[in-house]
Formats: sequence, structure tokens, C-alpha cells
Amino acid sequence: MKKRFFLEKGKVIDMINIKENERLSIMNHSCAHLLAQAVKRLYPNALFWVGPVIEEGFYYDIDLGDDVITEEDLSKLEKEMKNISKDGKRIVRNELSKSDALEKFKDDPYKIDLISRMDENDTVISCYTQGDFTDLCRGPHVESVKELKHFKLIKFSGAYWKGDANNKMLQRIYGVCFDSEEDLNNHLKELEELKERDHRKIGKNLDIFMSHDLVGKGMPLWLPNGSIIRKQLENYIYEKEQKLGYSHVYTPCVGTVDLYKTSGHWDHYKENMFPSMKVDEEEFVLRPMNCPHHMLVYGNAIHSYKELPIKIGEFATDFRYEASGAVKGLERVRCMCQNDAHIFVTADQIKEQFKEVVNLILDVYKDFGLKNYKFRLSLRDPEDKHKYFDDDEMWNNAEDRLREVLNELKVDYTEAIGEAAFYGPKLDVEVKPAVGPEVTLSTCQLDFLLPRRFELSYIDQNGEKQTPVVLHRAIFGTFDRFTAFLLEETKGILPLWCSPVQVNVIPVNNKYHLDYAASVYDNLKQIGFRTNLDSREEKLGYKLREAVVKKIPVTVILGQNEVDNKSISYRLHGSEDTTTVTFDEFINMLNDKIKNRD
Ligand code: TSB
Ligand code: ZN
Repeated sequence: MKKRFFLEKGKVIDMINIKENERLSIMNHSCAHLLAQAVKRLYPNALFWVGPVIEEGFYYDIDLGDDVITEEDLSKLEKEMKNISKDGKRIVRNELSKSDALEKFKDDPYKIDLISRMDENDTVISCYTQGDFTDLCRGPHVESVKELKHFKLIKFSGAYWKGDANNKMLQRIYGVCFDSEEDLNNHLKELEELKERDHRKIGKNLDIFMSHDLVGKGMPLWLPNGSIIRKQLENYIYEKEQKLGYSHVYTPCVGTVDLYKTSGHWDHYKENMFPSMKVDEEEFVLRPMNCPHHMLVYGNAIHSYKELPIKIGEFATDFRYEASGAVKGLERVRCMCQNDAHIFVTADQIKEQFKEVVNLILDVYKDFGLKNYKFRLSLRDPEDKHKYFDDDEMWNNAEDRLREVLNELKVDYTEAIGEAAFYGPKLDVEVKPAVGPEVTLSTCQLDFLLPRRFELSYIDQNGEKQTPVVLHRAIFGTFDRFTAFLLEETKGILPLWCSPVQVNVIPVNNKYHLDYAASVYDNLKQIGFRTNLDSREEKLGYKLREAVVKKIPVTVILGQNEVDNKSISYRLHGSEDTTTVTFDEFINMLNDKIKNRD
């Protein structure tokens, strides 16, 4: 590779001696300046906020006055960036005093904001100049703009200045820069593939869910196909939970403000809740969590230690205020349905019950063939006295217990400070969506607090009142988020047992084979398979292609041979091979696949 250098604090350092990710990060940051220079040429009044390197490349937040960026502008900017790169100006670093910096950038309120907050004794204030463009920057940068050849502007969005919705909306342009055209092309190909895997795209193509402005942001409507998937997930997990001794309840998706004051949500979780509403003398909130309701269900009777653990489950609708910029398809919604349960245990049962939950999580992920997930132990930030209730002993005790179990189970996990729920530490399962940052799917949370606040008790061996401990757990997390993840992991090719349409029946020629096809369709339906009869006047090839696009797992093709022999010819999704069997054999094949969750 050609020898190159980068500039840092006046030094010139050999590029070869630094790690690849560092080199890429320097190139991406330099490319952000290249973008800014091109923007300045096309929009002379543009002002620049910050242009950091991120995992996916870089972005720059820009104030374009009343202008907004369009798709067309991205190609114009790219062209200008190529021109500047060809010009090949050197990148020159200058250090300056705070007063000089304030003077130099006096007409730029964004730079003044940055510089004013800098401590001269702590930071060296530097700027980098390439040709006619100078930007305040810590660096380092590549030596010359001609190093930046293999880049692409990926997308743009609005972004509030300093992330605050009360501030001005800036234009954010994202890009990426690589060492070679080959690396860049590979990256762009990967991005394309990820876009194809985005559950929002799959959800639209397969008619899984929709949204509508009249219903509101983050409030998806599940279409018939999506509703079938959800029902299958519900049945699946209900059966598992019943076998493990859960009792399922139905409770209202509102509660009074007093309920959430008792639970502590009103103090600790208010910014995530919808505002309250008054009805007659009562003040209600849409519930963000179901724990308070389940605490009341537990408290409805006197319990003996012999009954514990008591597992109260519910497929429960919750409402949370999520920022409008954060809501996303089914993955992050404002109205969600949790696969929730609260397990009431004695202190001695914590370990065994926590273990049972972790094993259930592992079991479910195995059934769905999911492999891309990580366990994360979420702990409190001991400094954050506002978010977390203040009881050091309780926290330390709870966190140690969870660690013990994970070590015993030999589960790999990482620890995250400040990610705990306000009532206790938790184990989260983290997954990476096709687009965007990681999210939590399953969760299991230890709680010593809520049972106290609701004054719950059980009678122990000695006839004394004791306070139970609670495990909050959601295996799917929410049906919404799990479906989003499932669609992305399977690219929409769902296992037979939870596919909206399981079998697609196609007569080769409607004129001769439709009667037989219709009878096969009827029989399958009567047995209970979700079946579609494609009797449209379209060519066979067209219908077969569409069955592939719609990701239907099994397609039955019936022509003269099948009519004569009363047989079934079928194809499985992803294969061009056709197999011919009797009707009974066909049913057995389907049932086997469903039983094995194939
Ligand atoms: C498990 N009280 C507990 C419950 O008993 C609770 O509510 N925990 S939670 O806040 O972590 O939420 C449970 C799960 O809901 C999360 O693990 C996550 O998978 C899912 N979830 C949270 N917020 C959203 C959202 N906005 N959209 C979709 N799913 C969400
Ligand atoms: Zn809960």
C-alpha cells in the first residue's frame, strides 16, 4: 500500500503504523470536512455544527437557513467533493488561542458556541484548512484531500441542534469513505441487502402491518397476515407458559395516577408516559407497564409460602411516549403488547426462578432458530440518585444474585451500567436490527421494591408475614418488536407453523384442473391449514413467481397428471424441485414440519 500520513498536533505520522479502524476513522472524519467544503461552495451561507465519525461512516449537521437537502443535492455534492479531491489541496493544521479563535469565527454562532465552552488550559484549539475552506477541528486528518477518493453520501435527515426539539432543525448528511473502490462497493452492497431485510419493507411487501396519520405516530395497525403471525406467537408462548405453571389474566390498559404514584412510575417513569386524563373524579393514565395491575392481582388473596412461586402472565397492551424521531415500524412503537409476566417468589426461590426464565428464553430462541443475540446484565448507575431508588444494600444484593445465576448457567454476557430499570437490575437480550442501533428483546428483571410499595405479603413456615420478591419478565419482549426481529432474521420466510399462508394451491390450467385444485384447497382448509387457491387467469410461471415473492412456504401445483392420479405435487419455498405424493403423505409432511417447528 502507498505510504500516507496524517496530521495530529503538528506532527506528521505514518499512516501505515496505525490500525485499520483508526485509519478509516481519520479518513471518514476528513471526508466530513470534504463534504462541508462542497456544501459551502454550493450554499455560501451554510453554517456548520458538528461532523463526527460514527459506526457507519460520518455525518455533518449543517444549517442551510431555509434550504433543505434533497436526493438530487446529494449527487451534486458528491460531484463537487470529487472536484475538490482532484484539486488535491494539502490539509494544513493551525493552533490558535481562544481569543484568536473567537475572533476568527466571530460571524459563526455555532463555532462561537463550541469555542466558548472550550477550556484553553485543557484543550489545544486547532483548525484545519484545505484550499478555500477552514473548519474548527481537533483532528487528526489525512494529509491531503486527494487521499479521499472512495466515498459516497448515503442519506440525509433533519436533526435538531444539540438534539433538542426546541432548537432549530439542522440538515444532517450521512456519508462513508473507504480505502478502495472495492471496499466501498462491498459496503454499498451490504447496505442494499440490509435495506431488503428491513422489517418495514418486508412488512409492507407481505401485508403484515400498516400505519395511518389518523391513528398516529408509532401506532401500527396489524393487517390480517400480521395478525395471524401474532396469534401464532401468542398460542405458542401461552402453551409454554401454561406448562410452566403460569396463570394468565386480563387487566385494563389504563390505571389511575394514584396507582402509578404507589408503584413509583409517576416519579421515575413519567417522561415515558402519555399525559393523564380526567374522567369524572378520577385521573387516568394509559399504562406504560403492567406490574402495578399484577401486584394488585397478587394482593387480592392471602398467600402461603406453599403457593409460591406465583406466576401471573398477560398479553398486555401498554402505551409509552417514545420520541417521534425514534418510533420505527413494529420495532419501537407507542402502543405495544408485552408478553409479560410477574413471578412472585420467596428469597430462596430467586435463583431457581431466574434460571427457569433464562432457560425459557434460550428454548424459545432455539425454536425460532435465532442465533444473533447477546445477553446483557443491566445495572444501575450508583451516581444517578434521581432515576434509581436509593438503597445501596438492596441494589448490590440484587445485582450479585443475577451475576451468580449467569455464571452458574455459563451464559456469556456483558455488563451495562445505568441501564437497569428504576426498581432493579435486569438481564436483557440485545439484538441488532437490519437498520439502526441495538434493541432489547427479552428481559428478566429482579425487583425488591414494588412488592414493598404495594405492601404485598405471604405467610412463611412460621406463620409470619414476609414480603415476596418479584421477577418481571417478557420472553418476546413485545409481540411487536419480536415480530420485527423475526421478519428481519428470516427475511420474511417464516417457519410453516407461523406463516400467514401455509399452502398455496395453483391449478396448471383453470379450464381443466380448477375443480380438482378447489377440492384439494377445501380439504386442506377443513383440516385447518391456512390455504390459498390461486385461481386467477394468469400464467403458471407468473403465479409461481408471486408465491416466491410472497414467501409462501409450500406451493401445490396441480395439472393433468395429478387430476388423473388424485395426487399432490408440491414445491417448498427456495427450491425448484417438485415432489409428487398422495394427499395423506402430503398432510403428514406438513404436520411433521409443524410439529418440529421446521
Ligand atoms: C417485563 N415491567 C417490565 C415487564 O414486566 C417491563 O415493562 N420491562 S421493559 O420496560 O423492559 O419492557 C419490556 C419489553 O418491551 C422490552 O424488553 C422490549 O423488548 C419491549 N419494548 C419496550 N419498549 C418498546 C417499544 N417502544 N416498542 C416495542 N417494544 C418495546
Ligand atoms: Zn413488570
